[in-house]
Amino acid sequence: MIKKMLIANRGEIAVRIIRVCREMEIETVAVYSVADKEALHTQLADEAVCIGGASSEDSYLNMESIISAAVTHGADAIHPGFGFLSENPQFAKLCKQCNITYIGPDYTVIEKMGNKVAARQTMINAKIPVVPGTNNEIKDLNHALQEAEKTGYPVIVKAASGGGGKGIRVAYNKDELKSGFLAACKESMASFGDDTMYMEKFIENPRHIEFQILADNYGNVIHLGERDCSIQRHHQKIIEEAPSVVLSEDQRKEMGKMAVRAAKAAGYKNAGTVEFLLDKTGKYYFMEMNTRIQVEHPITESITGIDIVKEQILIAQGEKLKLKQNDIKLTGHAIECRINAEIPEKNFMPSPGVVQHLHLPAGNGVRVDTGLYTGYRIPSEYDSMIAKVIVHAPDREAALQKMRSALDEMLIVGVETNLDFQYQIMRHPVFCEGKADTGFIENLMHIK
Ligand code: MV4
Repeated sequence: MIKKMLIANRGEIAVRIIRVCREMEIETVAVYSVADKEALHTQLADEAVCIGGASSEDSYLNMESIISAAVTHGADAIHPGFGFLSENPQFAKLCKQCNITYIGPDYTVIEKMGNKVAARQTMINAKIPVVPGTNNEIKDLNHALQEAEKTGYPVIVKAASGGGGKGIRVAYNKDELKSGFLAACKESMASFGDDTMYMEKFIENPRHIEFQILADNYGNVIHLGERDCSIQRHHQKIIEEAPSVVLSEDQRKEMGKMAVRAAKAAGYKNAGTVEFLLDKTGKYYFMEMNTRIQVEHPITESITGIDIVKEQILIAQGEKLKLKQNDIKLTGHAIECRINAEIPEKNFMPSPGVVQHLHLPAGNGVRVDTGLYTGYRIPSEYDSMIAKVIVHAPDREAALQKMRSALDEMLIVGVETNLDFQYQIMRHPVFCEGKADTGFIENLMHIK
């Protein structure tokens, strides 16, 4: 049994993890940077340890500092949250070596799924549909040009060490591939210290559909349905909903089965996400697997009634999944809007500052996950996401109406946020009709 958890993260996710630990009577140790001395997670945990300077490199990415905090404070487990060290196999390995329970899969699985070429190969072997493309690394530009002829344009070049938007380029022809390939290599080297690339057919304006899975240490794997995360800006999701309006019950069953198969093929344990692209004709393709809890997990919690972080902890303690696939019932519709301290009109430029006044929405079916409070100074060193508003209602129309009302009620004075931008999307006819794909913000929100 886990007695004391160190939370190797900050912001709303650290707060969310601290809360569930308290419910489970697990003591908590927060870690904080110099910039987060006054942060909510620092205040809420039973103990708090300063782990270094304001920059992430000096603090939340500092493995030695975090591990020593765990050892000196007697934490027997570490929850990495998302971002920072959450998908770093060395960190998971270090925890294991220090006899600390890591809340997540084995480091070998993190490593394998972190290499997108290896992940792709694992899924091909397991007979899971992947986007047509190269099954091996691309050696150089000539190799890329050859492969693109075979695949057919448009293609998308991706960093094997990537995930998210770094080190990717779309090319509609040879010339674009020539410049794009080298740019992607450079960007990948700068971001990941590695410029191994692979290539896929570019699916135009797909929907991003991901399945939440839970896997225990005894080979039991279930899925908790899907999330539609098509509304993105700069490769960051800003709105997610569950279930997806575009999946039929049959498609959900089929893709869910594939997600479970993907997790089994990877040797997965704990909570994870299998990401798919869905094209205009209804074909789906495995894209990548995320080996962490995700920002948008609360919408799945809303429609399933399952506390995913609690399940993560139970699984890490060696407990068997009590739930079977047939026990999972999806009820109603949930939407999450991410509230960022940013200026949408200025290319989503971050806008940190002091929260002079705060009013959070609440009520039946409204959840707000945040580390904000009145007087809090949002540091400039970290991600601009400061709150998540999650609504749950019997159907999509009611959920939309509830979100409009919640956003309308929410008040953040002192810093600029995307609240109004989110409110506009909640009233945009294309989004309201459920027709928004991954090109929605760029094509339809008339930014700039
Ligand atoms: C794709 C794709 C279409 N086809 N892969 C990968 C990282 C993620 N953040 C976006 N990714 C995509 N991968 C294939 N084979 C479309 C996206 C994508 C995207 C790509 C370029 C510019 C903007 C985009 C927005 C959403 C999704």
